[in-house]
Amino acid sequence: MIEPTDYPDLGALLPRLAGIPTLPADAVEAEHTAILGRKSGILTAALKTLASLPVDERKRYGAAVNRLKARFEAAFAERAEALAAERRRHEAAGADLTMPGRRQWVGAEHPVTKVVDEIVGIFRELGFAVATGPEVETEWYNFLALNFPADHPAMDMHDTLYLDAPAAAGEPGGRLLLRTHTSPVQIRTMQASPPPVRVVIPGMVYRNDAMDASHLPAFSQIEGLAVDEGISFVDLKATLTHFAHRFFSPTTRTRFRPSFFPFTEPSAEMDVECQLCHGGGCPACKGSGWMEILGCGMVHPAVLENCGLDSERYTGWAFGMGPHRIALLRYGVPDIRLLLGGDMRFLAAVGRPGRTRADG
Ligand code: 2NL
Repeated sequence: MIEPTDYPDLGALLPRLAGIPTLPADAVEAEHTAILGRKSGILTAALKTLASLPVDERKRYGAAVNRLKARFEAAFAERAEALAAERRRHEAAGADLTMPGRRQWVGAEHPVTKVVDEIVGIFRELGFAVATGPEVETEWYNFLALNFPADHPAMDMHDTLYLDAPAAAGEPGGRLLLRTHTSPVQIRTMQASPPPVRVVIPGMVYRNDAMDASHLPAFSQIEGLAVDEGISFVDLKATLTHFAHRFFSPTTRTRFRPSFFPFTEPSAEMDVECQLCHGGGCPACKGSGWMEILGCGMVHPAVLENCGLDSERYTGWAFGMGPHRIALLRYGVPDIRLLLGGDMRFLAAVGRPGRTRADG
């Protein structure tokens, strides 16, 4: 028996023969032409050389070529039948094989996730640690330690979500609630570790608010706190201005306006120039040219004392901001509910590659 391997030119075709049963549908015809094509198929060409061979060799080689040709023909026929059967199976299952394929899409971080990561990153560069804490808190950690008077309206059921469950036995601090800000984590940080303290706290907070274009009942907050000997309002202003320049752009103008919080004194709001009109006045900034991005102030001495710190020795500053709100300002989103909707057209528009801190 003469095998194709007796002839190197024929032996070289055996791997291609072995590959036919797994050829993709769109490659079968080209392979068939390459091997068996009338004009330039490899085996067709081999047969054409027979006339120039001595008689004995012509018989032996001719027989080998023809046997190999028959095996290729059988393999192609089998592959064609297998593909046809597969097509019939798909068609029976209702698949339309003429439909164009679905384009692959690439995911992106959610705009709020990006904002939180960038803000935390900027403060980490400055040496701030990151801390997190419980979302279920007591009235003491959420309000009283922060110098809220016991009759403050924020403690009302209209504003704060209280739990029916009683606080664990031995846990001081009154009713249980969903924290309305991340400040309780700062209280816990000051209780647990002596100054110097430099910490940022990202997390979800909860308020009994109806959802509308600018309010969510559950939203993110980032607060920051620095406590040490000799800390002054200058540290607050310099650090938060640096933050605005890193987060928005080095030329973004900032301003501080007096404000009030029970837990800081003095207190302020920080504005940055409107990121849409850059100060000229537009609907997004209601014509003022400014956007409010955070609240801040010097930690109230009563708050330091509530955490067991000597307010004659230590001072500190703190801030709080809302990443959901900042994402609206930064990406020019008109309705905060878009950040929860999962609408891919919206997420693709704000999440597309290239929208980075570097190009604002
Ligand atoms: C805002 C205002 C603020 C703080 C949060 C804070 C925390 C402690 C002590 C003092 Cl433990 N202050 N946090 C201070 C000023 C403002 O948030 O508008 N947030 C969205």
